[in-house]
Amino acid sequence: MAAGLIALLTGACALNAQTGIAVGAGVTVAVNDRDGDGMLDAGEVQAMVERVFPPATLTGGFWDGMRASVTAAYWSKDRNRDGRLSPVELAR
Ligand SMILES: [Ca+2]
Ligand SMILES: [Ca+2]
Repeated sequence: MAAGLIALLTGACALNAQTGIAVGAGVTVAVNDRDGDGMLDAGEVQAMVERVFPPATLTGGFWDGMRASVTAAYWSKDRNRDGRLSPVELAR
């Protein structure tokens, strides 16, 4: 069940891909790119995950695991392993 939810969350871009992959991923980056470099770094990804699963209200090991799993799912998209997620990487 958790794996399905994670796939749903990280697959949001893929759903948008029906009308345009780059647009969906680009929006994800634009909304969460706080320093404006056009990529998501570790802090920005963490902030994005914590907005969906707020640690202040969703406490306990289950939610800790959920946050870790979603974060890991995003970083699995970091193809060039530079520690940043570009719109192109997110669109894959
Ligand atoms: Ca950034
Ligand atoms: Ca990257």
